[in-house]
Amino acid sequence: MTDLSLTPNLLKADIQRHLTYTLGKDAANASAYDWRMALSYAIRDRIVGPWFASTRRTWAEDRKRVYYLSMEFLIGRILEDATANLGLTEAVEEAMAAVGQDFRSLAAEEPDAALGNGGLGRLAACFMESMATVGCPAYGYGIRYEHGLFRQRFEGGRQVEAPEDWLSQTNPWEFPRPESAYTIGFKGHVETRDGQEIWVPGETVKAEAHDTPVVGWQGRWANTLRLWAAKPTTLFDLERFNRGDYAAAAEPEALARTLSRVLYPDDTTYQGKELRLKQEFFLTSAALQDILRRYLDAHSDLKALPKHVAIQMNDTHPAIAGPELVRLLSDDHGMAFEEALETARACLGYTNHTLLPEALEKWATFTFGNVLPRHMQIVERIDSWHRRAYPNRPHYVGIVKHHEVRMGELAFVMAHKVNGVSALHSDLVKQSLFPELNRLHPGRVINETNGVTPRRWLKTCNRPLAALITDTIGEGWEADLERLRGLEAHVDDAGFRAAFDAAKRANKARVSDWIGREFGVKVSPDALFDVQVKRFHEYKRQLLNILECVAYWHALRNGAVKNPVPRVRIFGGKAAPGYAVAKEIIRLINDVAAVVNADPQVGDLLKIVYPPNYNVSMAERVIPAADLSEQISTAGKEASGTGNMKFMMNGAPTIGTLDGANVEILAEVGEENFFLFGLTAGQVAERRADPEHARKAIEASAPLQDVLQMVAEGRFSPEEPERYHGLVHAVWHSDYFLVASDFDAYHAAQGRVAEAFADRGRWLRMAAMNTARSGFFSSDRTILSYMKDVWDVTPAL
Ligand code: 26Q
Repeated sequence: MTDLSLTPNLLKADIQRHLTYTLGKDAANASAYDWRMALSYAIRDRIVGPWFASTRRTWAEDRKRVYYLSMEFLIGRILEDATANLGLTEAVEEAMAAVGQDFRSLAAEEPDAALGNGGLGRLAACFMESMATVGCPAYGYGIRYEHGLFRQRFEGGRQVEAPEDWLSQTNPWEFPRPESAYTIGFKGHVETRDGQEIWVPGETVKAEAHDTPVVGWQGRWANTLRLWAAKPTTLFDLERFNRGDYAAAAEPEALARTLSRVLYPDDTTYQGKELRLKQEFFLTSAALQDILRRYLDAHSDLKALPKHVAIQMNDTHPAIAGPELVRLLSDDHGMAFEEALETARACLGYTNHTLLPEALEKWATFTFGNVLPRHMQIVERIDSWHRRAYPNRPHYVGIVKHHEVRMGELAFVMAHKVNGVSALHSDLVKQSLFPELNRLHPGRVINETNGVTPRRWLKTCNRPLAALITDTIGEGWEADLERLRGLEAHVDDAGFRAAFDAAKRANKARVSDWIGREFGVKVSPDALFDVQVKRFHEYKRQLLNILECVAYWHALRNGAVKNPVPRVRIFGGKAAPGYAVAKEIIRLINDVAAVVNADPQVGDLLKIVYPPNYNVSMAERVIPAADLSEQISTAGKEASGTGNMKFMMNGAPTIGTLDGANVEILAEVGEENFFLFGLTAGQVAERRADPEHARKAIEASAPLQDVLQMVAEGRFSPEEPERYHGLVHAVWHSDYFLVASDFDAYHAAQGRVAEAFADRGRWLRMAAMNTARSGFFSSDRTILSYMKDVWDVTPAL
C-alpha cells in the first residue's frame, strides 16, 4: 500500500524531475503544456511497473494471448483516465495544486486521440480498457494515423472539415519501437520455384511499432496497444536524385508517408479505394508477422498456434488476416495449404458491426489482384476449398462473385466464430446477412452484446454521480457493475432522490455554462436536456428529431402545449465529408436552431443547440448532463449502439425504437423506465413493401404536414426558400428510413416524456433505475464472454 500522505509529494518530485530533465524546462517559465507533459510522464512511469509485471507473467505462465485487430481505436484523452485507474486522482490534484496548477484544466488540454470514426472504434478502446481490468493478456493492433478524424466546424450552418493534428504536440503516452519493424509488400508478381509459390512484391514499406500501455482498474494489469507507422524501406534513391530526378527519388518515401497519414472518415459507405486496401493489409500483415515472431520466440510447432493465440477481426477491415495467415504459414513456413487454413481458422474470430448493404466491403478482383496478387490466388483457393468441402453451398454463395472479393464471406469462412453485437443484430446476421453460410456452419454465429467501460463512462466523466453511488452502495462497483442493482433499494427514498437530482443538476449546470460561454446560447439547467449525439446517418434519423422539434415549436407558438416543460434539444455529430444528405440535415438543424433560439415567443421553453466537433471528450461532458437519451434509428439498422448504454449508466432514460441493444436496455430497465415508440424491424420491412408508405403517413398526420410545409416554404431558410426542397421531396416520395411512418409515434412519445418529467419524483425514480440496471452493459461482461465463447482464454486476475 502506498502511504497517502507521501504519494502527492513523491508525485510532485517526479513531475518536477520530468519537467527539468525530460522536457528541459525551468519551473519558473513552464507553461501549462509543459506541466501537463511532465505530469503525463510521471503517470506513465507508474503504468510501467504493472505493464512489465503483466508481460512477465504472461511469458512465464505461457498464457494464451488475445490480439485485437482494428483499423480504429477511438481513445480520446488518456491522462485523467489512467490517473483514475491508478487510484491517483486525489494525489495528482494535490501535487498539481502544490505547483500552482489545476489538474482538471490541465487534463482538458490534452488532445483527443481520435483514431476512429464512431462506435466501432470506441468499442475497441473500451475493450482494451476492460481486457486490462479483467486481466486478459492482450495486444491491440492498429494504425498510428498522423491525422485522426477531421475536425468539424459550421459556416453558415454548414459542416466544414479541417484536418485533425494530434501529433503536432508530443504524444507522451507512446514508446516508439524502431527496432520492432516489419516489411510489408504490395503489388509485384508471383513466381513458382520448386513447386512453391513465391510472392515478389513490387513495392515495400516498413511498419514501425509505437506502443501505448493500457492500464486497467486499480493498476492490477496492463496490456499494449501497438500502433504501426509507415516508413520507407529505402530511404532515398540517391542515384536518381543525383541524376536530377527528384520526384522519383522520393517515391518510396511518398508511398510510406501516405499509408498511415489519415483515417478514412466514412463509416458507412464503402468506396473501393486502393489506398484503403493498402492500409488494411499494412495493419494486418504487420500484426501477423509480429504475432508469429512472438510465438516462435517461445514455441516451435506452428500447428499449436491456436492453443496460444486468438486473433479478433474488428469487422471485415482486417479480414485479409485469413489469407495472410495462410500465406505466412504455408509459403513462409512450409505448412500444407489445408492445414494452414484450419490453423488460421482456429485462431480467427470475426465481429460484424453492420447490416447496411452499402457498408459491406467488396473489392474488385482487379484491384485486389493488383495490390495483393498472391492473396488473390489464396482467396480463390479458399473459396474453391469451401465449395468442395460444402457441396450443398448454393451457387450464388461464395467469396469471389461477379469479379468481386466479398470480405464478409471471406471473414465468415476463415473464422471459427462470427459474432453480432446485440441480440437482435446477431439474429439478423444469421437470418438476413449470412443465411446460407449460417446453415452450412450451425453454431458459428453467436451474439456478444456490446458494452462500455464504466471507469471512463461513469466513474471519471460523472464524478458527482459516482460519489453518490459509492456513498450509497460502497466501493467496488467500478469493476463489478452488477452491484449497481444495490441502488434499487434506494430509488423510493426521498433523500437519495434529492441527492441523485443534485448530481444531475451539477452536471447540467456545467454544460449550460459551457453552452453559454462557447456558443452564446443561454439555457436553463432546470430545463429537460434531450440529447442526440452520434455520427450523422439517415438511418439514425436526426431528421426525425429536428422535424419533431419544429412540430413542438409550432405547437408552443400556437399555445397548443399545456403546461410546457422547458426543453433543451442538444445535437452533436459529424457527417462523412461526402455524404450530401447527412450534411443537409446538419444544415437544417442549424437553420432551425437559429430561428427557434431567436424567437421571443417561446423564450426559455425551447432551445436547440448543436455544438460542433462532437468527439469522445464532448461525450464525456454532455452524457452525464442528459435527462433523455435519443436512440431513434429505423428498427433493424443500428447494430447495437453503445452511446445508448452510456446514457443509461448516467441516469438518462431512453426514448427509442426496438433496435440494436435498445431491445436489451428495455428488457433490463423495464417498460415503465423507457419511452418506447415506433415500428419494429419486422413492421419496417412490411411497411416498405407499400410504395406509397411515405405519402400515406404524411397525409395521416396534420402536425407532420405542417412541419414539412414550413421547411419547404423556407421558414428556416428565408434567404433561400428552396434550400430544403430536395430533403422534403425525399420525405414525401421515398423516405427509405421511415421518418414519416414513425413521426406521430415519436411525437406522442415526446409528450409522454414531458409528462413524466413534470412529475419530479417519478422522473428521478426512472433516472435512478436506469443507472441501477445498467450493470449488464459493462464491457467487462462483454470481454469475459468473448474470452469464454470465442477466445478460450482465462483471466489472469
Ligand atoms: C469501411 C471501408 C472503407 C472505409 C471505411 C469503412 C468503415 C469504417 C468504419 C466502415 C464502418 C465503420 C464503422 C462502423 C461502426 O462504427 N459501426 C457501429 O459499431 C458499433 C460497435 O459495435 C455499433 O454499436 C453500432 O451500432 C454500429 O453502427
